[in-house]
Amino acid sequence: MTRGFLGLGSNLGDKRAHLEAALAALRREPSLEVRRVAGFYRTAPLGPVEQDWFLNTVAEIATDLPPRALLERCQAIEQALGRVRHERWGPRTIDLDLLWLDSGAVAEPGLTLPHPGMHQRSFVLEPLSELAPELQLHGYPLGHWRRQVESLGCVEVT
Ligand code: A4P
Ligand code: MG
Repeated sequence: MTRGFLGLGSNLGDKRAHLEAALAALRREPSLEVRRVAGFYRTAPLGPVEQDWFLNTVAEIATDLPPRALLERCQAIEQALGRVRHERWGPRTIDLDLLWLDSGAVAEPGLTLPHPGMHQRSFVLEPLSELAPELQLHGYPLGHWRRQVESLGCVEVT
C-alpha cells in the first residue's frame, strides 16, 4: 500500500456536507483506505474568478491503485457528487485533487504529482502539515513553504 494525500475543497451550497459526502465516497472505494482527515479550513478563494469562500481539508489515504486509476476514481466521485465543470478555477460543489503519493513524482498529460502549486497554497499547506509535517516539496519541508505564503485567509473551523 502506498500512502497518499488528497485535497478536498467546496465552495457551493452546504460545503461541509459536500466534503463529508466525498469522504464517505472515498471510504466506500474498495482499493483505498482513508487513514486520517485534517481539520476543515475556511479559506479565501484563490484565483481570478470572483466567488464564495471555500471549505478545504486534506485526507491521508493508503492505496494499491496506480496514480492514473486513483485520479479516475477521484474524478468519478466528483461527478457523482454533481460537480459541473463550468469554468476553470470557478465555483464547485467538490474538487478532489491528488496532491501527493509516496511512490513518487508523475509527469504525464493530465496528471502531475506532486500537485503543481500545492506548495504555494495555504489551503493545502495548513491541513497537510497537520498530517505530514515532515513532507518535503521541491527539496524543502512544508514549514519553509508555509512561511512563504499568506495564511491570513485560511482559518481552521473544526
Ligand atoms: N490534473 C493534473 N494533475 C492533477 C492532480 N495531481 N490532481 C488534471 C488532480 N487533477 C490533476 O482539474 C483539471 C485537470 O487537471 C484534470 O482534468 C486533471 O487531468 P480539474 O479539477 O478538472 O479543474 P479545476 O480544479 O477547475 O482546475 P485546476 O487547475 O485543477 O484548479 P485547482 O488547482 O484545483 O484550483 N481557492 C481556495 N481557497 N480553495 C480551493 O480549493 N481551488 C481552486 C481550483 C481555485 N481556488 C481555490 C481552490
Ligand atoms: Mg482540481
